[in-house]
Amino acid sequence: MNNRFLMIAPLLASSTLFLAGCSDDNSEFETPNLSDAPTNAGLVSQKNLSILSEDVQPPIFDPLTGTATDTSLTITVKVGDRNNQLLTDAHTVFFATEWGLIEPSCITENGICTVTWQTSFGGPNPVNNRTTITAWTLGEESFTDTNGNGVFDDSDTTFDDREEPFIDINESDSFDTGEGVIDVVNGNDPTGANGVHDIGDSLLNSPSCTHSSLCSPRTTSYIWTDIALEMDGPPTVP
Ligand SMILES: [Ca+2]
Ligand SMILES: [Ca+2]
Ligand SMILES: [Ca+2]
Ligand SMILES: [Ca+2]
Repeated sequence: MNNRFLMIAPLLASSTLFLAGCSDDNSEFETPNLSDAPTNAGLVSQKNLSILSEDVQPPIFDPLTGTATDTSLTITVKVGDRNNQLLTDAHTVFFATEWGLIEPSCITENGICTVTWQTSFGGPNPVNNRTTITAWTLGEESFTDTNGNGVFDDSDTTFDDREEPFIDINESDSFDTGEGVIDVVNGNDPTGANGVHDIGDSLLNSPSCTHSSLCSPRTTSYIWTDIALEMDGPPTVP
């Protein structure tokens, strides 16, 4: 699919240039019309949901003095489709944090949106001065298109079966008892409200699936990513 798209795109660009060159009316060379900006609407692919923090080692807790500094950070998410193209339509991305406070959601514009995370010292300090932030949105699971035909078919074998999102407090990349459950609709939790963490449904959740046995009837899935903040600042240089 990627290859096919790349071949089509230059043809379209060439046609546009040819038509513009033949026109007697030069009005199209005047002020660019912003409504002509490229748009791309679609599903967020797991492989192109990313989260960034303006600082992953904020100096909030000082281990030497035992003091803490009130801090706010901008957390940014980016969304793209499975063809590695930015999604310009609106997608709501949700957030949860192990420690501190975070705005619950943002809506992407031109593939990006941001929320503010900030410290909150009312409760106990976080374990190891670290906090995990999880972001999730409705999208599709990723797959490896071995034969390049744009769909997951019987020739393909590998896809990223996503479990329900969770707050990975110990950063083990797996759900452990006591970690934060994030209930969403999925193949094993049709209401998204069963109160427990659900594993993946072992099927590919994507509209681009033609496999004879591995396509989920649910063509979308909540996809997610996370980031850990190290809140005692960068390591001190010896
Ligand atoms: Ca394929
Ligand atoms: Ca799945
Ligand atoms: Ca874990
Ligand atoms: Ca659940």
